[in-house]
Amino acid sequence: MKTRRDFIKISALGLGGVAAVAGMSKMMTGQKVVDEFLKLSQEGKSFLKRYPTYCEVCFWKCAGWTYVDDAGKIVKIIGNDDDPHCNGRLCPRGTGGIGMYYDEDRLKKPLIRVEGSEGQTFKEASWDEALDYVAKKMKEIAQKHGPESIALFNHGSPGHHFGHLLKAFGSSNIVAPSYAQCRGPREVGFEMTFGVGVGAPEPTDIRDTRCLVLIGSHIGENMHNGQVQEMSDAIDRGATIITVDPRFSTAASKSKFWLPIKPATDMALLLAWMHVLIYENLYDRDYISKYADGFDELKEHVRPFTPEWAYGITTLSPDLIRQTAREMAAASPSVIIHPGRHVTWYGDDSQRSRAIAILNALLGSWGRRGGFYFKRAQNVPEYPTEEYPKPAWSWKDTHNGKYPLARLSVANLLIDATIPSPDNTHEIYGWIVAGTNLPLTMPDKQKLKKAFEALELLVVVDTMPMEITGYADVVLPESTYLERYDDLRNETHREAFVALRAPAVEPMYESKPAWWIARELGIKLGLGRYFPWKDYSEVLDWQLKQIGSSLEEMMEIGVKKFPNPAPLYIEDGHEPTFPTPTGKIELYSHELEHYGFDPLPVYTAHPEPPEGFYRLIYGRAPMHTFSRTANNPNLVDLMKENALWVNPRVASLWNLKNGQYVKLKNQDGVETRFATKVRITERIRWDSVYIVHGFGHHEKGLTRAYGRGASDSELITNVQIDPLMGGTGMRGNFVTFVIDNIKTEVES
Ligand SMILES: Nc1nc2c(c(=O)[nH]1)N[C@H]1C(S)=C(S)[C@@H](COP(=O)(O)OP(=O)(O)OC[C@H]3O[C@@H](n4cnc5c(=O)[nH]c(N)nc54)[C@H](O)[C@@H]3O)O[C@H]1N2
Ligand SMILES: Nc1nc2c(c(=O)[nH]1)N[C@H]1C(S)=C(S)[C@@H](COP(=O)(O)OP(=O)(O)OC[C@H]3O[C@@H](n4cnc5c(=O)[nH]c(N)nc54)[C@H](O)[C@@H]3O)O[C@H]1N2
Ligand code: SF4
Ligand SMILES: [Mo]
Repeated sequence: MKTRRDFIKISALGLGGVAAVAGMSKMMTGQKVVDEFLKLSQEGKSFLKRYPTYCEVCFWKCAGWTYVDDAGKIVKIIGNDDDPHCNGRLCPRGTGGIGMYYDEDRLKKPLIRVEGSEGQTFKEASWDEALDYVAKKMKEIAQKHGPESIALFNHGSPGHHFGHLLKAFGSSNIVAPSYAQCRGPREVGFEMTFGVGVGAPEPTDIRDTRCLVLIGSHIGENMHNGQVQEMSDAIDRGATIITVDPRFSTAASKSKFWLPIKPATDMALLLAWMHVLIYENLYDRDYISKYADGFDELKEHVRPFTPEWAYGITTLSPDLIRQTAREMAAASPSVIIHPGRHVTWYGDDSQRSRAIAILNALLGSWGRRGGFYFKRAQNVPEYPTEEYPKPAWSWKDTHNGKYPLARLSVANLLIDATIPSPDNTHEIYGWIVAGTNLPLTMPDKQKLKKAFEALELLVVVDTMPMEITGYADVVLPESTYLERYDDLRNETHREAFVALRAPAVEPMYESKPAWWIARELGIKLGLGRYFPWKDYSEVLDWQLKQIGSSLEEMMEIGVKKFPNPAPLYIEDGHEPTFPTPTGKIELYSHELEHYGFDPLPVYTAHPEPPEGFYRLIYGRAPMHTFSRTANNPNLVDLMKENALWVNPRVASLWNLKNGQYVKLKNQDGVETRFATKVRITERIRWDSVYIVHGFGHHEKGLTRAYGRGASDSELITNVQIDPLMGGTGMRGNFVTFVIDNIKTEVES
């Protein structure tokens, strides 16, 4: 029989590598194997060495150890026991991170686009040649249009190194798709309510919660490690899980209540829950009267939003809505309405996130044990260099006064600023792209194509030949995270700590770490004074010494905790401050009102699929991260392509068979390039189909991923922009099936 623990595929350490190398009993846990090795090693009989790292397979950044044998071969990555992000256990992707290093499809040398006999092609170049080319072009563009007209698109660790370079060059147009394509709206929703955003990792106190409400958040498939572990423990402790999802997700299967909501109607449910909490007097009255502003207005506002009203919109029974609201109230304040992470769904996402924030306020969960804790962090000073020049304009100026609540730059708007248009007040002419695969990440491919065509320079720093590298003028191969130093990880958590990433092996091929590439390019641009060190280890050692550690110490321990007496919860004596205009939790938002937005969240009906079409929804698989792992040899073994979830009613209407390959066509007539396998299941509503994001690669350099599965990104041509912060709502697209003449074998 399956136990509840099974659902968490975060292994207590997979065994593969080390056990095989050692020829040891597979009965041992990974940790035991490693301990055994260490013992042998200390006795001089074995050969494994370990190096501290933190994982780059996703952005949870679990700290771990890379084990290398005496032939210099990486044999295993395991979690660091002292790391609160992972508690010594990596997820399947983290364990499989080794495949990023060994992938023979990796980028091996710098490449420059040239005109060949059959059109444009890449030629291999030396680092000197490639960086000279980039520096020359950057200078030319800066001379013509100003340094601000070069933008950096980044995600993950390389970003900080190139961000430093770009700021030294004179541009602050630095953008990551993790804002306007991911969590931006929830940051705005929470900031407008509590005065601060959620941030990452989320300070959700799942460890101690009595009730966790997941609205679309599919933890368990969304494999953010610490959260998954805490949720698993919470389930074992008997905490109630309530999952709102049109799909019977893994989380739903572990829940006391599954609310199979009609997609795009969550706002109605949230308003009805507020109604029940207020009109049944279930909210935290002391907390609200002490800390909140605007309760009377909220009470009046939600008066009409009864569960019966919401039933007509969400298809959820009024009883279920009441029952779940009462369950939350019974657990209050140890209850979490999870803010979610990828929340760019329908264009009114900041307001939906605000409704979630308001519900948390009504339940008194912000700043409470089992709700949201107050974060701790260790401040790490930046290595001192000359002050950056002040740019003449920044990403904010490209918005022309729109999206006033965007706190970080908005990738889609910098793309707009790259496409020639008389509406543009500020223009972008060059991009450096480091660690983001824009063609699979950004919705609206037409826009992206236009931007690619207009660019005077596109430099891509990546580890793999991805779709984005195909559009580059210059491709710069970065070493994988196992081969390089990077910045210290000093994220927030219940404790303050830092983690080190150090190289376990020399970089393969001619790849180089981002810090090296940025520094060399900086020197060629005449910005050497911003890089007054030879090796990044000097920067790290200096930083660590400022906080009472050293590189030497961190090489031994990997993760260091620092005492931080700040209380985690209100009940521990922390009097919270809310940096909002009223200094209180704003149930009624004066700031939103000031900008002309709804001060209280309002339900808006979103378009419905036309006849014969189904809403396209998407999510994660536990063994893959976006598009970045689809070629990873270890992870391909676990899942090689995505499948299309189809309800049996729909399957029978279309005469679809399980395992049959189909293509998808959207409301604008756009068809997926490749076919995907039908999976007929009751676990999805009949009005929607579901697919895992990150497949359907069309870059042939990805020999394992090319042509495998369908890409949701290709179908997202209708984008609903969030008027508050510019986020791209991506779930308003509808698809139908293309059944005839489907080729399943992709030509090589
Ligand atoms: N259709 C659709 N679009 C989405 C999403 C979705 O679910 N569906 N999700 C959205 C969300 S939540 C997010 S956060 C974004 C994520 O979007 P991205 O961050 O763009 O994610 P990936 O597609 O994994 O692209 C990562 C790129 O970084 C490269 N890379 C990996 N490691 C390294 C490294 O160490 N150094 C360098 N230089 N490069 C490296 C990979 O090879 C790959 O090209 O996408 C958003 N877009
Ligand atoms: N394994 C793995 N884990 C990851 C990642 C990864 O690539 N791989 N990426 C990480 C990142 S950057 C992010 S942002 C997170 C994203 O993960 P989450 O924030 O947890 O999830 P979302 O992508 O917003 O939503 C996916 C879920 O929403 C449901 N859904 C679709 N439409 C609706 C709707 O209208 N209402 C409701 N209530 N539900 C709906 C889908 O059925 C699906 O279960 O995952 C993180 N964790
Ligand atoms: S959750 Fe998994 S993939 Fe993400 S950082 Fe941790 S081990 Fe790596
Ligand atoms: Mo994300």
